[in-house]
Amino acid sequence: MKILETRFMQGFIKMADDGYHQGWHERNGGNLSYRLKPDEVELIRPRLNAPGDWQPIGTEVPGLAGEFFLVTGSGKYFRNIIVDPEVCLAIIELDDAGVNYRIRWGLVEGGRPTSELPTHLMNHEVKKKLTNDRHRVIYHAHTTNIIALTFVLPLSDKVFTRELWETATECPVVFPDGVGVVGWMVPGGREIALKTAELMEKYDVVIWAHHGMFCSGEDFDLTFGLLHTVEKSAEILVKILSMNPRKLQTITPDNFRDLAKGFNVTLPEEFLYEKP
Ligand code: 2HA
Ligand code: ZN
Repeated sequence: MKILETRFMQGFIKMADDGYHQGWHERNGGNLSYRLKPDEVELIRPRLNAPGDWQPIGTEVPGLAGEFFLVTGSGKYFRNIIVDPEVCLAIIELDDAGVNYRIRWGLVEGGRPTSELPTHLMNHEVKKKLTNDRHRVIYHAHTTNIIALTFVLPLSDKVFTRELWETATECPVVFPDGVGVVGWMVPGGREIALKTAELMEKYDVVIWAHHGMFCSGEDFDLTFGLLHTVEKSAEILVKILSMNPRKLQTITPDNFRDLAKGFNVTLPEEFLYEKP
């Protein structure tokens, strides 16, 4: 079967485009991954490319050895996925140890899987085990209202869960386990992946302070719906608070310096002064 015509590919592309139209994917923001079912791998196997070289994942996920994932590409824009999925997406295969991946389809103009691959795969590993193989989708989006709230609410699972639950009756029904919160960290590596995966043992929703949100779910509808519901409740809360101007926490000058190191950019010290 043509890879672009499979149900999982079409569901993935629709979800990405829906997220773009919600305003959660400015520039190359956000990323999405789907763990293929064994019959889906067999369906497309004749059309996979000859394997490229093994590349390090940047962490170990032995629980996902040999599995295939459809993932967004690093630096690719969600708004272009529907226009040219073969440029923006990749199908990757993991090795028997779960430490390397290789590209089997997509990224036809070159590139690499999402910069958040360690977090995606570590979340998949946790959820595969805890849900008896049911969860297959991990979604990261730059959700405006959740990000705004991370400046004015204490960064605690208890406070975020309770305040979001209170905004709409459906909330405790849709995310009864609550939400986890990670304080500001440099994105894109193993450290933030470890922290996020640890919280995914308890929650299906993890908020990254001053950055966005990760959700895990069984399929595209449930995962998109979960993230959409949490972001909608955050929008209501922002309107209710309208808006407490005193920040309780923010991205600090030292955080910016760490980020500059991690991402190889120069941030002039003149902007990194201590505020009163
Ligand atoms: O640029 O969202 O977290 C993709 C991201 C990194
Ligand atoms: Zn992000």
